[in-house]
Amino acid sequence: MGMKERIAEIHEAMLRELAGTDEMKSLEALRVKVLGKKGDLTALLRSMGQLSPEERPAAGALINEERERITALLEERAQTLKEMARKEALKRETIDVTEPVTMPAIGSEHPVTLVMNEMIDCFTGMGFEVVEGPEVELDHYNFELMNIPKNHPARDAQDTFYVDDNIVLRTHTSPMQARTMLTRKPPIRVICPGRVFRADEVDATHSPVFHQMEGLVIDKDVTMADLRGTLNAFAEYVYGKGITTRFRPSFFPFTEPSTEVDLTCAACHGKGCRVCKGTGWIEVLGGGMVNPKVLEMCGIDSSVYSGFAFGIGLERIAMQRYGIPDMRLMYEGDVRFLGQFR
Ligand code: 2NL
Repeated sequence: MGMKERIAEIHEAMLRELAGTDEMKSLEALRVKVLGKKGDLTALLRSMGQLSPEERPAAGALINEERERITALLEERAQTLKEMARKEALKRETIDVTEPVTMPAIGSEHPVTLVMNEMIDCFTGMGFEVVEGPEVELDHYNFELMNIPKNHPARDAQDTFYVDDNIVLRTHTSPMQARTMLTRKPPIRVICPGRVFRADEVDATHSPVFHQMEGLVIDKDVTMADLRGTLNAFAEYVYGKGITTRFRPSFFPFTEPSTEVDLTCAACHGKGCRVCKGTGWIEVLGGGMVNPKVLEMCGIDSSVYSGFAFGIGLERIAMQRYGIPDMRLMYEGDVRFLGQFR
């Protein structure tokens, strides 16, 4: 067989196999089969030794031309395969943005959390700091330092959950404020939000577990007027312009004097309505000047410093705010109830 015929034969075989290559791997295999060290065309080049010296230049030129043609064909096929792979990838990775999706159910914040966060915003805006602490407390912090002596009715096992003789579930967040006074120097401006426990029977307005936020300010020359100004600012922040406070005398062992604090009824703006039973006021919190005995027990010189404190029940605020008729709804975790407070 002549050189031309042999080249033509290799070329034809190469074209047939080229059409069958469907990926870069088989294309590379074909290149090796034809142009590689042991390839068909390379073998032909090697066989030139058998030709006479006069025939060699022409034969060599033919083989080199064929090598260039084949290289060009392989290159062209490689481009085609790359393009095919790209199109396939695009097809595979295309996202149908019109496809309907089911949205995951997203939770909502609990009404007590909403009220708590709003109050935290209000008081931190006035320079208060949030401090939190243990729910299981020593009797000493929960009662003794709050001037609630051993025989006081509030200590009764009927009102307090005792873990043992010296340990209770805190009945207010005051122990955290006592801890703060014991470990810091005035000026002190803190709020203590958190869970508290009282051995109450469950009904529409009582729960053995509820939430409270207490505030405490200790500095030189702090007066009842500072408590009033702070709570007036709180009333307007949380309930809106025109809402103010009314102080009525009260008694707590840890404050002297003590006060019950009413807020303008937000439903009628003080005119008198069913919500406030015609009085124009809603009872919301308690407070007073920190009892000097409490200051002294917590390591603060009551001849130099004075302070005010207050306590707010968060469930009650949430119930008023959102018109929740029964406290039990807030602990049942029914999503139909919870989903209403987005
Ligand atoms: C209420 C009344 C109150 C306090 C809490 C307090 C804390 C310290 C010292 C003195 Cl460390 N007092 N807290 C004072 C007065 C009232 O809570 O009706 N809470 C729901």
